[in-house]
Amino acid sequence: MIAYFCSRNFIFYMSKRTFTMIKPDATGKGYTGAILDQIIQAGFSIKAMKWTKLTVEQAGLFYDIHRERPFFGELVEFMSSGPIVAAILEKENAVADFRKLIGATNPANAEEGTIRKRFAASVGENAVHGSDSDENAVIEGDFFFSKLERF
Ligand code: FUP
Repeated sequence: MIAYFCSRNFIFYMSKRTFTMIKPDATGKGYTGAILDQIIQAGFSIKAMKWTKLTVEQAGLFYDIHRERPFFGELVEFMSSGPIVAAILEKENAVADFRKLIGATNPANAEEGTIRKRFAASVGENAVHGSDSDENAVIEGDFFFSKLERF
């Protein structure tokens, strides 16, 4: 996030960053390289990245907003079932452009050529995560990365 405009009492911020995870279905099927390639070809640059594996508890904290939803148990079990790639990405209009690049949550409804259309199997195992707002992009990036790990 960069300081955009400064006046006597206010600082306005304009975010050019979003956060993504390549999920365990996609890492397990060997799609990591192809997905990263599509992200980079679409004009995003990588500001932080790590290959890691979440515990059930960590996955639950990340998806805390969905705790009361019926799919929560399956979601945290799946997200802790194998390695993930977490990354902070930069581009103008990053959050909206990345959501467009990955496509609809359910790959059956995703547009041709989107990452979920190409690589996802189902609404539960949908290959990638993308932040849904500038605010959540910051929260989610902070969940995985310290200041020393982003450039
Ligand atoms: P998205 O923002 O596209 O990742 O989708 P949501 O925030 O609505 O959902 C977060 C994750 O919950 C999805 F990636 C997959 C999972 N989910 C299900 O498993 N079943 C559902 O019906 C909806 C979401």
